[in-house]
Amino acid sequence: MTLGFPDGFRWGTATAAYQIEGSTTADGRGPSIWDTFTTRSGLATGDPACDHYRRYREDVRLLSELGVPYYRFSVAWSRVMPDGRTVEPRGLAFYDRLVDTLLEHGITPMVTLYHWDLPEALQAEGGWPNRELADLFADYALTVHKALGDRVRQWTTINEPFCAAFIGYGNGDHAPGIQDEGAALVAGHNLLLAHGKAAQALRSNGGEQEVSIVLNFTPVLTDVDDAAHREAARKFDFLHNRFFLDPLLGRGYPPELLADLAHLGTLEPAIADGDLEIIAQPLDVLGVNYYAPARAVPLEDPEADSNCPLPGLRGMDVQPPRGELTSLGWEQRPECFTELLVWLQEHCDGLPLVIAENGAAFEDEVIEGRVHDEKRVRYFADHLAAVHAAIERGADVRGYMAWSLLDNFEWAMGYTQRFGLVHVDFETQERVLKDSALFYADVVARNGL
Ligand code: GCO
Repeated sequence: MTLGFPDGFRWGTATAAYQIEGSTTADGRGPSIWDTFTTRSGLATGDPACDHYRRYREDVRLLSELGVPYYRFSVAWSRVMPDGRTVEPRGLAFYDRLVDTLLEHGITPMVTLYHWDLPEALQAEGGWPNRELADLFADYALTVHKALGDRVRQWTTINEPFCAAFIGYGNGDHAPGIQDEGAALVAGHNLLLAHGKAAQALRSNGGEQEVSIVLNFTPVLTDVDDAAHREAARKFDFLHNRFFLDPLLGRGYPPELLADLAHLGTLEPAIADGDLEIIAQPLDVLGVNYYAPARAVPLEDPEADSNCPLPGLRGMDVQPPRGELTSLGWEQRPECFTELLVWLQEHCDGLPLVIAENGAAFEDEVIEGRVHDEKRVRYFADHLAAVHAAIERGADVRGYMAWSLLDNFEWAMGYTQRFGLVHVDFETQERVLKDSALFYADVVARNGL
């Protein structure tokens, strides 16, 4: 073995409720914004997905056979509280069974409370631009913690508030499919507020818990190192990455970002006295999702609209990805992963990091019961080596969750993008371990590459 990871390094896989569960009307589950959005848009829905709501024992057995000791999954708010407020015991009971099954197999559960599937009933009350949802989310967090907190220690409040806010309410490519830049900024703020209130709620309920949030980071590359290109990169970086990271670290929104967004006029009025203190609840760990970088180029007119449909982004464009791409059209730049982690180590003053998602979609084919996914094996090998390089340079990375255990529902792309270590035939629901699953199991067994 050439690249050994620290003792106790947390090796795991990650999934999300709406992407794998199916059974979207079973046992009292209420509709989420993703049920509504996909149905209204004529897109593939999260039913049957991987039929995990019924097949979870089989999937936990798969994890156990792979010897992967951590499992990051999300709880569906609309299964636990169909109207966003009233508890549905059958919904909680599913997660109770899932946690017990994981523990029976010696697998540590890591719960994400929100992975984008807002109860539709709360969208009917305005959704995330309505700051009242922050309190409702805290109530939901406490409810789940009361049910599972005796057996679950690792809690993530929200997965990728960037996507939930800016894609869901800004460009509308994700649920609830709203195109309102100003509202998207307010939704981003309220999601941060919801995180802070949920963190307080989780810690109010006693017990030992490790509280985190998961942010998706997109490092920015430029071809030229001059002031105009550096400013173009800054605008993207501050909106995509620092909008969320800096308030969580207790630094508030960067002044340059507030200036970039002033023309929309919605963010600062949404910040009530005390909000920034609530948002800045201490984090035990920062969850980091990394897939690929972006490339920035300046525009002549600093107020010209960007070709990148993020709220308030002006005066810069993103350039097409380069090199061998994944099937989703993402670049493969493991070196950017290393630099990101080293930067986070410094910017977050040594806050421990866990890679909550990293992986790649490629087209797969089952041939005589096997899937020889060489490209995915290489992606994982390169990106695990990149994590190792960051650790060697002082980044305090505590774990790595491969995205994803199963091929699953890839949001607006439906079932067209396969990220799984395990191939899923969505017609028959047959699971087949890919070569990448065997590769990953070997890395876990050896705690290194
Ligand atoms: C995300 C989400 C996952 C995606 C994965 C591939 O990071 O976007 O957390 O649900 O499926 O990242 O896009």
